[in-house]
Amino acid sequence: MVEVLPQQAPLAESDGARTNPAILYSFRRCPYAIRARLALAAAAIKLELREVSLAAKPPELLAASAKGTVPVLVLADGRVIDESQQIVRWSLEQGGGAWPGDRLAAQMIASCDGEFKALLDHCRYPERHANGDAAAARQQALSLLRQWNQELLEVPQTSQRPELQWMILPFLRQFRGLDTERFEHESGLEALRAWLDPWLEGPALQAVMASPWAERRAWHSPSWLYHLTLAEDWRLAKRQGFYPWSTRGMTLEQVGFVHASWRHQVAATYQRFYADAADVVLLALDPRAISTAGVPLRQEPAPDTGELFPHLYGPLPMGAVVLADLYLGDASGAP
Ligand SMILES: N[C@@H](CCC(=O)N[C@@H](CS)C(=O)NCC(=O)O)C(=O)O
Repeated sequence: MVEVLPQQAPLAESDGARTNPAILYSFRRCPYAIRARLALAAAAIKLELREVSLAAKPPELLAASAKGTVPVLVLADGRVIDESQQIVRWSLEQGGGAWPGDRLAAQMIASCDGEFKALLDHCRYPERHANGDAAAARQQALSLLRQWNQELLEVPQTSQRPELQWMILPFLRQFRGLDTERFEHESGLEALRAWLDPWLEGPALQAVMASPWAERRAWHSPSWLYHLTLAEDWRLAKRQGFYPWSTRGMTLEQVGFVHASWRHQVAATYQRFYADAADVVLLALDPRAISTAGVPLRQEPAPDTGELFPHLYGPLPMGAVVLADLYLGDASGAP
């Protein structure tokens, strides 16, 4: 019997086994990540995409960049680029493009990442601002956008530059999305809308909002533990705040421990025990949170094959569940 300490939680599938040259930690809707994906896609960089749930960041992301923001690009040689602007610059270097060096572009980018992003966040999360007047923030954002609009009218070729589109338009898209109807009717934004609208429908954005550049499900880290459960059992457990099961149809009380799997064991476990069930949910569990909850975790051999599986000697701590998704076999993101 092997006690699994959280700091020893094995990386069940070694990262060294990967075949892709680089890894991008990304979040589908994040404008910084969209910006990075646009640049990387334009330079035809091959990479492994790891969609991240911002509420459950995988330990591999935090090991690469402790600040815990996305996008993060981990290159094959181990170098980490964890600022979207740097990822764009790096992609441009790979693809032979040039960083927009002129004053107007530099000003627009600085204004986007600084003042505009702050106002955008104020509009999106007014409750986070003590004296949060979202309407005033919206007006300030609009007056900034009217300045950009004016600059586009004065130097129309600015809008043709892909690097500037990557840098600016994901943020404009997010602002528009707050109230599309109103945005479409605001005065003084005509040139900006003429810049944004075709891009929104265009192939570059469509490509990076779909697989393989973006996924709708989070990547499943091999350093988490996994537990399959029936959707109806999980629904009830959430309502009760308590999960009584060990495995399908057997309680913790009957078995003495909760069955779990490492990531590479999930598919076989599903095939053996759950393949005929209608809706099956895959829970990802953080081993550190299991330990913090005081539940011992042990690796023990399956009686028939001797294969080692992790077992929880106590009720599955609800707070250790970092992801809960319908299990879709080998569909994107699921192990
Ligand atoms: N300066 C960073 C900002 C990235 C950033 O803030 N991304 C957001 C998502 S849109 C994030 O990761 N936030 C962390 C969190 O919500 O926990 C960059 O340009 O890459």
